[in-house]
This record gives sequence, structure tokens and C-alpha cells, in this order.
Amino acid sequence: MLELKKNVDILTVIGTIDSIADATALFEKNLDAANLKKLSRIKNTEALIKVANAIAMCQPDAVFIDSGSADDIQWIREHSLEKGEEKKLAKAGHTIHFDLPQDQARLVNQTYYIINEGEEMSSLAKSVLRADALEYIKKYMIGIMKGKTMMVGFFSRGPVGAPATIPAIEISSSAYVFHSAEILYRNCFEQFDAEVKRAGLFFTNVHSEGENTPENVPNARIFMDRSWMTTFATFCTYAGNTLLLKKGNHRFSVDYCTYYKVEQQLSEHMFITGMTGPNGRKTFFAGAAPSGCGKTTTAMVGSDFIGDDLAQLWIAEDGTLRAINPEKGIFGIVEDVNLEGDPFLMECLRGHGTEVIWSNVLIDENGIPHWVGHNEEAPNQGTNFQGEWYLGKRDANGELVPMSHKNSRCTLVASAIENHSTPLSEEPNGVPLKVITYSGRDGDTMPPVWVAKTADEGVAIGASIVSKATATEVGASGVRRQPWANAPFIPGALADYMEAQFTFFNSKKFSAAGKPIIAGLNYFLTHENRGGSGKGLLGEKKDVKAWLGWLELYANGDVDAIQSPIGMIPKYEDLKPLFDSIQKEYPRSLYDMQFSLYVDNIVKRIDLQAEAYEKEGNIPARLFEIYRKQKSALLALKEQFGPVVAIGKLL
Ligand code: SAT
Ligand code: MN
Repeated sequence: MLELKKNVDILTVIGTIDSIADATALFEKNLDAANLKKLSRIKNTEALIKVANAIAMCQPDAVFIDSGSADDIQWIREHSLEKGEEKKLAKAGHTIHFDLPQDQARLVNQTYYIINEGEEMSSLAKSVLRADALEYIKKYMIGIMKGKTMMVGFFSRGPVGAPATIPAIEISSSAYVFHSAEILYRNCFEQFDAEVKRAGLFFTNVHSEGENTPENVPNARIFMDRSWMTTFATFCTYAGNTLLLKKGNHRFSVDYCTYYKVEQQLSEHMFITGMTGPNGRKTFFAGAAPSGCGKTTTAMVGSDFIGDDLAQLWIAEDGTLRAINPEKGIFGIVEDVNLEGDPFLMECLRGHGTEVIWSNVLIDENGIPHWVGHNEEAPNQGTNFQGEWYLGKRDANGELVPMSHKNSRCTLVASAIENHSTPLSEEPNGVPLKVITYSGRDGDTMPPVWVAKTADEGVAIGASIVSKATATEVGASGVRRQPWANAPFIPGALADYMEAQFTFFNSKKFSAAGKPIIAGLNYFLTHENRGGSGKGLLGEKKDVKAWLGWLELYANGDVDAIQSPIGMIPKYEDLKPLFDSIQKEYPRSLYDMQFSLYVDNIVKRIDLQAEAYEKEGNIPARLFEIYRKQKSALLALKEQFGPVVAIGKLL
């Protein structure tokens, strides 16, 4: 359950401002004439009271209202340089920001939902009671912006006017965070009041880096107040912890969809991209993958790239599935980004003059950024996320310090990417989705692509993502279940989220042509695990085009597929021409390695999932029915053909 505006709003308790008269008086005392004039355009009293309370709590020396104008954005860039949060690089418009060595990724162990007594939460999330959060915030956030300027901006999480767009207020003393916000989100200063009215709500985010020292990081907290849709973040700068317009508000959006928009909307950790099929046909995809599993690369393979991280989905009046990207920029991992795999992104990073904020990469003596896997000549020394760096440098534990952190990033507008479809990205009607994909990092079990036979089986694919831990979360390791790649962002009970998925994808509101196909993708099978030799991956980045290309054909009924217990599997003869078109040899032996059913592995995976979900309360029975059905069909196949079933046997 989620009850909005339940109990006290922490900002109001601490700031003590509860009327527009008091808010106005405070603005007059704290804002100069120019910023007062800007703020006077915002009329929504609830929003103004939130801002006033944030000022009362944080006690900044000055307040800057970011109207989104070119002048205001320029002011933010310069403020960041003055504060030393960013430094200029050799290429015009490029800057470097370093997060503290302790703050290189999402601080999952310091991230909490603020909840009310008795609320049922996801078993995968940490939560803190409202009273305890209030104590922390009082202790650390009162006066946290003394000596600093507070920046206040009004943003839109999606194209203005789209049914699934929700506006949000961003408040921070970090100019880096604000600079990033301006690149990644649409400033909707002029339309904010109207958008709050349309959407019926807005999110609020309050962040301060404080002194931003390593000693402070243990006190860092990322709090998300579910009931008041307000975030608080302290003593850190990594955007995943501080720019809470992104994952903080994504969490609220997931919560809101699960409890207030059932059968209407979903909020997903998905890329959105379009593929061009025969005769110029456009087919749009949205796909979930845990951070660091090739989501950005997949998104950019499309001919009509829309977004690489988040998607808001809804069923339109005409029965089609629509999607928007709440963001307009990319906060992309740079490790292994190179000319061969990511030519369009590389063009932005090395070629033409797009604005880029780099974070946590190596900067050489010429002010040029370098990162692991860029496939270029690399320097032997420079400055990186740990300070001065030289080849062979070791950290306190004797481990080699890599040239760049695994989670180092580039921040840039999506419209700079050659295949970005900017007009469609800005379309309030969204793009019509025909394909939903789920992927993880799975070395030995599932094939590169398979399609669910029913909506329920599709929901089960999403529920069953597993992945090796990646670099986006501090302290994570091992193989983990990653339901929908969205679990870190599901505040409420997993069962409620799953129920909402079943309801949505089985909705009678879909027209026959509007219902999407739901597929699994896996790029991470290894030779070793599929009867080959060596430890390498069976696939390479460019294969993604073939897998998506096949799904494009299948979704439009141009090819059929082989029925198997786990779903529909592509035929060799349909894949071959797709590999031809990417100039790649595709022998049947490779196909067999990729698509043979390794029954024992799959059954083990099903058991792992079923056992884990049995421990969770109230999981919809149909999930277990699907697992049971698939398992018994797989065991019957094993009986007939042995533990490794060549897919051709099922023809
Ligand atoms: O750390 S974040 O989750 O914000 C970045 C990402 O999408 O991987
Ligand atoms: Mn992400």
C-alpha cells in the first residue's frame, strides 16, 4: 500500500512554514530582486511552501532560481567551475567532475525509504521510520548550505503534456548536480504550474554535498519519503545518489504506478529505441536490464534512439502501448565504449562539439579524458578518481588502481547522438511499443533471444532476470536476482508490483495490434559454458543488431519461430541473413551453441526463482503455475533427448 501525504511532511516540520504568506516573507528576506522576480512566475502554493521550507532548513547564503534560460544555465556552468566541482578540459564544452573515491556509485547501504509505522515494503529495500529519518535530517541538514548558494529548478520528467509525465522540483547546493540536471531533464519552469495541475502531483528533491569530504561519506544518506514524494540526500555527489530526479523520482513513479495507476501506466528501468524493418517500417522497443549490462549499447543500436535508462509506459485510447523517456540526456557508463561498439557515442565524446560532463575518468596532461576499454593509446599517468595516477599504482589494499573507475560516466544530451530521434522523443503521445525485452548478465543458461508465448509468460521473464553484480552499486558482488531490473527502485511489496505487471500486460484495453511481444535477451553466454573452448563470450556487441532485427521481424509477423518450453526461439535460416547484413559469419554450429536448451541449468534457474518467490508473501499464483509448467515440459524434453537439447529437435 501507498498512502500519499500520510503523517507529517519532514520539510514542513523542520522548516515550520505552512502558509503562502510565511513563504513569501521568507523569499523576500532570502532572495535578491532578480531571483525573486523569477520565482514570482511560480504560483503553485504547495510548491512554493516546499521551496520555502527547504530554504528555512538548509539556510543557504543565497538562492538561485534556475529558469532554464540560456543565461541561467551559463551561470550554473560557471558556478560549478568557480566551486571547483568541475574543471575545463581541452575540448570546448567538456568538463571533468570527480566524485569522492568512497562515492563512486549508488550507496545502496545508505539508501532508505522513509516509511510510516506498519507499511509493507519490498524485501529488497531498506527502510527507515519517519521519526528516525526526521532525527537524522534535523541533525545533518539544518544549516547544511551555510556558506553556499542553493539552486532551485523546476523540471519535467518527460515531454510536457504527456499522460505519464510528472513534474519535479530540484533543490541542491551542488552546481555539478544542477548542471547534470539541465543536461538530463527538461526544464519546465514556464509550464510547471499547468503541469502540476494536469498530473495532479509533483516530486521534490533536496540535496546538499555539505563539506563533501571522505570523512563525511559514512554519514551520507539517500532518503526517499514515499508518502510525501520528497527526497533528501547528503554528503555525496555521485549523480545516482544526488540527482534524485533520476532514480529517486523513478522510485516514486514506480510506486505511484503500482498503487494509483493500475492497468494504466508502468514505470520501468528500460531503454526505448526504434528499429527500421523492411520497407522503412519502424518498430519500437523498450527493454529492461540491470545497470551495466549493455542497456545503453542496445538502445543505440536502433535507428531511432529515444532513451537509454528509464521509460514511462501507458495504454493509449486507441489500444496501443506508448512510451516516453522521462529524461532527455544520457548518464552513460564509459568503460568499454569504443569506436567499434559505440560509433555514435564516440563521435560525441571524441568528435564534434557536444557539451560533455565527464566523471571519474583519467585526465591526461593535455586535458584529454581516457578510460578503460576505449581501444586507444592510453597515457601512463594523469589524474583520476583517486587523485594522481600512474600505471601500476596500487591502493591501500595493494590492488591495482585502474585508469578509470568502472562506473565512470559521461553526461550529455541525447539529441547529440546521431541516431537519436529528437522529434519523436519530444512527442507527448510517446512512441508505440511493439516489443518489450528483459536481459541480464547470464553466462550459462538462457539463449540470446526468446519470446514469451503469452503475456503471463512475459511477466515471468521480467520477474526472472538474474545478473552478475555490476559496478553501479557500491559493495555488490556475485550472481543476483534482478526482477525486471527494477527491483532496486520498487518501494512497495514486490508482489504488488508483480500483480500490476500481470494486470497491465493482460489488459483488455490493448487492441489486437497494440499488444506487445515480450522477449528475453542474453548477450553473456560464454564458450566455456556452451561446449566451446576458452572463456570468451559467444557473442559480440554488434550481434545485438541481429537479435533486435529478428524481434522486429517476429513482432510484425514476418517470420515464425520454434516453439519450446521457455518460449519461441528463432530459426537459423531467419537469423542467417540478419548476420549477413552486419557482415558476420554465422555458422550453424554457433547457432546450436547459442540456442540448445541446457535443461539442467534452466530447471535450476526456475527452482532458484520459485524458492525465492515462495519466501515473499502474496506472490500471484500464476507465476508459480508458469514455472511449474515450464519445468515439467523441460524435464519431459530431457527424458526424450538428454540434458542438452539441440533446438532443431523441436522443429
Ligand atoms: O546510478 S544510477 O542508477 O543513477 C545510473 C544508472 O542508471 O546506472
Ligand atoms: Mn539505470
